[in-house]
Amino acid sequence: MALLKIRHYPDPVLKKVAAPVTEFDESLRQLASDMAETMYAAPGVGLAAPQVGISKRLTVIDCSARDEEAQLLIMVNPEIIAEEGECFEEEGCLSVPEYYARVNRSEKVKVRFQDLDEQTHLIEADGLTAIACQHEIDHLDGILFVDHLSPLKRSLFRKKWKKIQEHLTEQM
Ligand code: K1U
Ligand code: ZN
Repeated sequence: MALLKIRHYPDPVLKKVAAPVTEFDESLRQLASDMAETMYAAPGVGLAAPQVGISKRLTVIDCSARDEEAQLLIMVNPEIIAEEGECFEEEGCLSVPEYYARVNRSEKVKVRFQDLDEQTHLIEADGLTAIACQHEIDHLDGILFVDHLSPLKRSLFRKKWKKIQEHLTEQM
């Protein structure tokens, strides 16, 4: 097990469309396990492979509450196949630390994905899990939550990001 380095905006790997996973081998299992460990340590409720510099369609999500049993979802080649309703909730991103904004998302989603044994599954998600599925699948398509902001809010984000980066550099 290993903690992986999380890439920050504007790392170019975060803008790439990730490649489908075709090899369901031990190295995929190791990557999924390391990503889960990295997500729990951050802490976060999701993590996509491009965030750790690997441009592959793999993501891990766990939206269970602290006092609940862990409910780790490892999704390979996930796709949203149906969506319903709308919501507007605050999001953060481990690749854009210290910045939060409300984003328009679908309220419920149906996601088709493969597991580490190449078996296909279908889940219906709502609440935080639905938001996390959309946030993580966006990462696989090279989209960050700040890309959903209006042009005005995006330009305010860029100004604020310069200050956040200075603050992060001071902390190092
Ligand atoms: O992909 C990422 O950057 C992780 C991100 C995903 C996310 C999903 C849904 C809403 C917002 C963000 C995070 O996990 S940010 C951290 C976070 O939301 C959180 C951390 C600890 C407890 C609860 C939430
Ligand atoms: Zn993110």
